[in-house]
Amino acid sequence: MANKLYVVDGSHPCATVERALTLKGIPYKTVELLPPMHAPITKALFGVRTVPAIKFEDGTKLSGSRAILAELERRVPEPSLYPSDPDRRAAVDEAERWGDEVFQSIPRRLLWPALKRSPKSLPSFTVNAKLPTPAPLLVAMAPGLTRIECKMNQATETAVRADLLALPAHLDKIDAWIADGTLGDEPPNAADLQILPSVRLLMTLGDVRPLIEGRPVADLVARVLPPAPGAVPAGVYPAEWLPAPATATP
Ligand SMILES: N[C@@H](CCC(=O)N[C@@H](CS)C(=O)NCC(=O)O)C(=O)O
Repeated sequence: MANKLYVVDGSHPCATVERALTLKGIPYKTVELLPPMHAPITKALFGVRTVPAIKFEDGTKLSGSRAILAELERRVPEPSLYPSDPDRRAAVDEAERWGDEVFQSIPRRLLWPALKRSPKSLPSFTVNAKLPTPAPLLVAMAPGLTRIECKMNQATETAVRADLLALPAHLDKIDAWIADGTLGDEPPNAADLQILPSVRLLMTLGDVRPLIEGRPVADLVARVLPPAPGAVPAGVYPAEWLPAPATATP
């Protein structure tokens, strides 16, 4: 029996765990579930609604990207996902925690309302799915699917507007971590693997991409992760909801 990783195609915390499994050279198979039906299935199998979730060959079951990365580190210590220096380790732990508890929800809250406003964009996110759904069917399902996902992720208009306004400060924080060496390790550390898939998913949103392009984090995403499918054109959010892109300092 192989290690089985339960995922939703395109999910950023699932990408975190997949990249960590590959880095560690741990063989695994993916079990792809369709959102939002994955939530009751993972709840029944793991006691928690969310993906990623993993069932190891020895029968151990675990949910949550951070918990899974810590377990992978325990099972296969090298290459390590965490620095050995105690100060650097504390910084990486804090960035990983923030990436999971604060930042990770933002792409979910911004993506589903964007797809609600641009249902034709939904098929572009599924080109790598193992469970292919015909594009016309996906577009027809989009209103119902995006309504449920917006509700599940509390992606209200108020939340979207607050997330958009807060985004430049979050990106400044990430760029500062790159500047002080907390992020950008080679091979990537646990905080890189937690935060960068969220940034990559944000970059699929045409309204948000200009806020990220040209920043150090955009280069780091390109270095660490393969490109992700999916594109929502600019203009789905009213212009007055969007903060101004950062201007380059001379
Ligand atoms: N922060 C957790 C949660 C992950 C999470 O929320 N995953 C989403 C998909 S990207 C999910 O399964 N949502 C279903 C739900 O909230 O019921 C982690 O990193 O594992």
